[in-house]
Amino acid sequence: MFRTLLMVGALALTAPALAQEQPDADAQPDAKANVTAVVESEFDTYDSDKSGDLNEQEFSTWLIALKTQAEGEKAKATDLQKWASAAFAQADADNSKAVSPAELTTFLQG
Ligand SMILES: [Ca+2]
Ligand SMILES: [Ca+2]
Repeated sequence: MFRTLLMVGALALTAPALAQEQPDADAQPDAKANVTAVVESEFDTYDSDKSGDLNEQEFSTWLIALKTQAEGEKAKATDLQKWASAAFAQADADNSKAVSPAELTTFLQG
């Protein structure tokens, strides 16, 4: 559930590029490439302490931004902090209490 939603959010971030250049039917590789591009371009912005990974607060800020972007007003009906906390636990594959760029990419790509 998270992943589908986040894919939509990640794609929304790159929507202007997609609008200019419509690829053919093979959307799946493009979508994965887009996630990688979004993680690469946005990671530093949300890694506010420049530690090279995202703590729960940094991760939550990013995810909530993506969800709000994808769902607009509807997202505000959700308990966003609780939702982001569950997503953080899911994304932090090695349980290090930090999400690396690789973990984030894997999580968003599903
Ligand atoms: Ca950090
Ligand atoms: Ca981790």
